[in-house]
Amino acid sequence: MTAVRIAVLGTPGAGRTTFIRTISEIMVLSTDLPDDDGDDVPGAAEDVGRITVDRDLVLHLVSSGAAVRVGGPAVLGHVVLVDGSRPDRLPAAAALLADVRAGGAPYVVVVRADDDLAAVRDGLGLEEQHPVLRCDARDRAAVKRVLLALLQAAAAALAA
Ligand SMILES: Nc1nc2c(ncn2[C@@H]2O[C@H](COP(=O)(O)OP(=O)(O)OP(=O)(O)O)[C@@H](O)[C@H]2O)c(=O)[nH]1
Ligand SMILES: [Mg+2]
Repeated sequence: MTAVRIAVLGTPGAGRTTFIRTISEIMVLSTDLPDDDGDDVPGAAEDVGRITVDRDLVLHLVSSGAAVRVGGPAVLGHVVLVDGSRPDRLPAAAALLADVRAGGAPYVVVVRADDDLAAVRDGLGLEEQHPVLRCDARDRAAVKRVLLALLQAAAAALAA
């Protein structure tokens, strides 16, 4: 049996806990970790959820506000949640995204259902062709689409 981790990242309030709770088959264990003040436990996640794909594959969804906390070789990829309704947080989201891209693992960028895509792209400094998915973290089908997109990105990275 293989267990792989998917990191669900985002600035505070972006929707990480909701995203994981919407799709997890187990009750999500959530802890309150301090944000970016340097005294948190490396490797610790704020929320942990699980999806059993089949007998051989289990996905663990772990959330954090920082890419480094859930880095490492066992991470299949990153979901980067961006809250476009909070433009003041876009610089922090951009920094998080830069960390993720520097890490080289597959990732998807996700904005909320009602976000202004152009404003978010601009705030993140994303090139116009860069894929951005829309997802309301309360919507199970939308969360599933995001995870499938990440799995596709991971499969494409393996094939490359
Ligand atoms: N309007 C709207 N609300 C959304 C959407 N996606 C998520 N939300 C809401 O945004 C809020 C996100 O809160 P959390 O899931 O606690 O976010 P978090 O990233 O875990 O935040 P902290 O752990 O508190 O830093 C919830 O109230 C969600 O219902 C969306 O697409 N549109
Ligand atoms: Mg949370």
